[in-house]
Amino acid sequence: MKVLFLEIDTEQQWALTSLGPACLGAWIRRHGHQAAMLRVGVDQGAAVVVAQIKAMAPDLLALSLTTRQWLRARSLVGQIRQVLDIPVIAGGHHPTFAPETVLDAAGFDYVCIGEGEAALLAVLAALGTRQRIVPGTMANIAVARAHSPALGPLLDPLERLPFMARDLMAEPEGVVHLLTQRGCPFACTYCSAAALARRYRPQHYHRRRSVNHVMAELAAVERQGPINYVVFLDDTFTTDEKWVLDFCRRYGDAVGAGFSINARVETVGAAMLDALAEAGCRHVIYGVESGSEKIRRQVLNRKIDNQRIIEAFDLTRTAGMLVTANYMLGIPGETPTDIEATLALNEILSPHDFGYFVFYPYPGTLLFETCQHCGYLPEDQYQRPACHRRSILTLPEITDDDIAYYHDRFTAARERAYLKRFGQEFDNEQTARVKAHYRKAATTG
Ligand code: B12
Repeated sequence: MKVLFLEIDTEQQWALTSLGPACLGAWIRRHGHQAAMLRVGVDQGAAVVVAQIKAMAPDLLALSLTTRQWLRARSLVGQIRQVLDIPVIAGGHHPTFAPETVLDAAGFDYVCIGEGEAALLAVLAALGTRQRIVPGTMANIAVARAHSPALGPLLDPLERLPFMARDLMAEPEGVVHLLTQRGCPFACTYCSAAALARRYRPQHYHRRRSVNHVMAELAAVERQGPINYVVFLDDTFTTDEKWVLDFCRRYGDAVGAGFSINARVETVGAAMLDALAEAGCRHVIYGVESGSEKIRRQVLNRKIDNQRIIEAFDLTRTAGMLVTANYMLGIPGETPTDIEATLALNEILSPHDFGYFVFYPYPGTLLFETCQHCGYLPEDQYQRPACHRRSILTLPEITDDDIAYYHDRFTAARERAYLKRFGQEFDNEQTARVKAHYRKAATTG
C-alpha cells in the first residue's frame, strides 16, 4: 500500500516537517509498504494539492497534526475529499487528545490515538484486504466519535525502530535532526508530553534509545553526506546524567559536528555542561516559562527556584555555550506583577536569545482541564486559530490589552538585547532592519 503523508504548514514554514511521519514511514517501508511526503506550503491552495495527490495516486492520506495545524488541515481535507475518494487518517497530539474534533469533520475516516507504528500497519492491512474497521476492534484506532479505543503495547525497546526516513523530513542540507527519546519524564501541567504519559499509564511512554543506537544512526546519516550540525529535538536531552556523559565521550570523537539540545535547569551541573561543551554542544535551550516562583510551582508544576535557574545559565555560559530561554505569558493565575517578574528574571539571566509565547491550553493537559473547569475557554476553541500571540482565554487576573502590552515589552527587550550585543556600530538603517526583523518574528510566534 502507498501512504502519502501531508505536512500542513501554517503561518511559516518550519525548518523541518513533523517527525511522526519520518518514524512511521520508515516503519511501514520495513513492512513492505510505500511512503511519500507532500508538504502543503502556506501559499498553496486545495486545487494544487489535489493535482499533486492525483499524480502520486496514494491508497491512504496520512496527516500528523498539532493543534495549530488543525484548522487548516480540516479545511484542506474537506476540500480534497469533495473530489478524491481516498481514505484519510490523522495522528499526533491534536487527534490524540481531541479525537472528536477530527472525527466530526468532513473527510477524516480514522484517528490514531498515541503511538502510531502498529496502528498504521493494522489500518493498512485492513485497507489492503478491503476489510471495514469496526469501532473498538483495532488498538489505538478511533473510527467513531463515541468510542475511545484501547491502547496497544508501546514499542519497547526503541531499538526495534528503524532509523527515521530522512527523505520525508525536508531537512536543510547538512543539518541533522535527531530524537534519542520518546516522551519526557517530567509532569508539567501545560505540556502535551506529560498528558501522553498520563494517558498511557500503567505503561511508561518515556523511553530512551541506547547511546550505541543513536551513534549508529549518526554513522548511517554520515554515510549519505557530511553532517554540519545536529539538532537534538528531545524535550529534555539532559534527563539522565550517566547517559549524557557516555554520549559525550562517544560523540566528540565519532561525529564532532556542533549540536544543540533542550534542557531543564535542575538536570544540569558543571560536570555535565563541561562534557557537553567539550563534545561539541554549542547551544542549550531552557524552558524557564515564568519568572514568578509562585506561578512555576503552583500552576506549572515546575518546582525550582530562581537561584537554580540563574546558576544553570551562568554555568552554561561559563562552559562556553550559547544559552536561550523560553517564556510564556498569559498563564492562568498570572497577574501583571508576575509578568514583570519574568521580564526582570530575563534581565538577570541575560540569555543570548529568548522566545516568548502567549499561553495556549493544549487538549489533554492538566492546565487545559483547569481552564475548562474555571470557564476560561471559549466554546468554539477549535474554530479559532491556535496561536501564541494573543490569548484564547478569558482570564480574571489579566486583560487582552495587558497581554498585548507585555508581548510588545518582550519584543522590545529582544531587540534591545540584540542591539546591545551586535549593534554598537550600526547606522539607523541597520537598526531599523533589526527592529523590523524582531517585530515580524513576533507576529509569527
Ligand atoms: C520536535 C518537536 C517539534 C518540531 C517538529 C514538530 C513535530 N510535530 O514533530 C518543530 C520544531 C517543527 C516543532 C514546532 C512546534 N511545536 Co513542537 N514539539 C516537538 C516535540 C518536542 C517532539 C515531537 C516528537 O517527539 N516527535 C516524534 C514523534 C515520533 O512523536 P509524535 O509526533 O508524537 O508521533 C507519534 C504519534 O503521535 C503518532 N503519530 C503522529 N503523527 C501521526 C500521523 C498518523 C497518520 C498516524 C497514524 C500516527 C501519528 O505516531 C508517531 C510515532 O509513534 C513535541 C513534544 C513531544 N514530546 O511530543 C513538541 C510538540 C509536538 N510541539 C508543540 C507545539 C505547540 C509546537 C509549536 C506550535 C511551537 C511554537 N510556538 O513554535 C510549533 C508548531 C509546529 C507545527 N507544525 O504546528 C506541542 C503540540 C501540542 C498540540 N496539541 O498541538 C508539543 C506536543 C509540545 C507541547 N507544548 O506540549 N515542534
